[in-house]
Amino acid sequence: FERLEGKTTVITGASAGFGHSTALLFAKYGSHLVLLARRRERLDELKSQINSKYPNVKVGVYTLDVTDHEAVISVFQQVLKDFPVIDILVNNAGLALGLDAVKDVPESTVDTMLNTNVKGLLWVTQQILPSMISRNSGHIINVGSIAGITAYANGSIYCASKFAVHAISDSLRIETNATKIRVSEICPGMAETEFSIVRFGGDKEKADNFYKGIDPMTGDDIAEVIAFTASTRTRCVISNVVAMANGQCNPFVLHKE
Ligand code: NDP
Ligand code: 8X3
Repeated sequence: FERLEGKTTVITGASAGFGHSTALLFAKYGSHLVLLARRRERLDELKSQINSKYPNVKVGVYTLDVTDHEAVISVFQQVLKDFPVIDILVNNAGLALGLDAVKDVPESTVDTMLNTNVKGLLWVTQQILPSMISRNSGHIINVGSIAGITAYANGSIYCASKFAVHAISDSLRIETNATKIRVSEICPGMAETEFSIVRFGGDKEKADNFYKGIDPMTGDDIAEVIAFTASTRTRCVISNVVAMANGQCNPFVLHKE
């Protein structure tokens, strides 16, 4: 991962899970960091951890709800003043809410999932892409999901949001094909983060149960996949990666011990 040294990486959803692990791994390899999420205290804690371990790494933390379009615009005006050159954008902020059949899925969860996973990713991308285009370089890494490859019962809107991440990633790769900008999509399977706690409305027991009998990936596994994707030579683009727990073949084919 040595090619990360001296780069500047923006990570959304850096307060937990994949984003948090990715920040720590990128810092270890010398990438400066712009870290965003809603929970500011988590970001401050992460920043001080990185500052004490890797004093040469510059870290900026910004409170941001990616669903708030105006806030995204104004926060990134500040980010681009503080860090004028962004090399890598990891669009990671996202969530699933509940497991509801199409006939029942409530409007509030539909809005939150689509506003975060689809529109939020788009608003953030729009703030950084113009400077990448004018520099003719940069790497956008979108966190999709195996749920964006295979839909499952009671996951329609979350799956739809991740199918959308796939479509946006492909469209953007084609739109920027005449530039040196790289676009990658990471599709993780089962990984134990705060994802299931959020999905099950804070019910930790239900979340723990979801991973019973399987050895799920963790944020650290996906951080390595993202770091590898970002570290290839610029002539090489890892367009799509699927990383699953050993014992998982798709969202519903799972071997549980
Ligand atoms: P976590 O719940 O552990 O982390 C999610 C992160 O997203 C948090 O940092 C959270 O920060 C942030 N976030 C959520 N909503 C918003 C928002 N409106 N604005 C800004 N930040 C937000 O889950 P994961 O790390 O597992 O999830 C990261 C990504 O990976 C998501 O896109 C998820 O869909 C995807 N994914 C997860 C899988 C898994 O099994 N864990 C598998 C496949 C994909 P905060 O609450 O502080 O704002
Ligand atoms: C999270 C993976 O299969 O729980 O994106 O939807 S899954």
